[in-house]
Amino acid sequence: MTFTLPDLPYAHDALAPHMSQETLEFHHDKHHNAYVVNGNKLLAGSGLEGQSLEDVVRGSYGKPALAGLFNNAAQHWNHIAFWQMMTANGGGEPGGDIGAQIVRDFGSYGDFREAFIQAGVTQFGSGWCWLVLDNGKLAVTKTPNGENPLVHGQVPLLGCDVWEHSYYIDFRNARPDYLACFLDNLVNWDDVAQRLAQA
Ligand code: MN3
Repeated sequence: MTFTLPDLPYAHDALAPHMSQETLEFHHDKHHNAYVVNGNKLLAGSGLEGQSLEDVVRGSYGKPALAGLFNNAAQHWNHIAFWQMMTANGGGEPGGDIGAQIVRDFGSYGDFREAFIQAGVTQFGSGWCWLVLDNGKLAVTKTPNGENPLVHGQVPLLGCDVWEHSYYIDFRNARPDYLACFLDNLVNWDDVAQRLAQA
């Protein structure tokens, strides 16, 4: 197995004005592609060739000799998921099972929204904030750099990239505004619900 860059599940301009065509051209075509190219170089000879992407991520985590492979493979997984977790005309409070579980575990959608934004804002430097399923309960977490919930035994349901390359073109330094815009306009709750149903 080698890593390949998937096409975006929508046109580069489909998420505008909330996420611009220029952001997606840089973020998908250049940043995500670099993780694929570098990941393939580091996969060769690692002993993890032939494994699924998830198994490469879990198998390289915490191993100093495989740190470069982990960074690139995890970011490859994260970005594949991130593109799928967004849609035009998305965001807002979801219904269905996911909406009910958010109310059950956070008290209200507003409480979840505040916790998710807070996690993203307080991730110092590069990283991600997440909605995860952890032992049957929803939780908000944050991870540095390319690390993700897979290596903590959690099911990632929704993730937001808080590396500056994800928002600097559209929001400059205003990470809180980017996170609010993501939740209010871009979240593909159908994708989140599918991940929850398969968990
Ligand atoms: Mn990114």
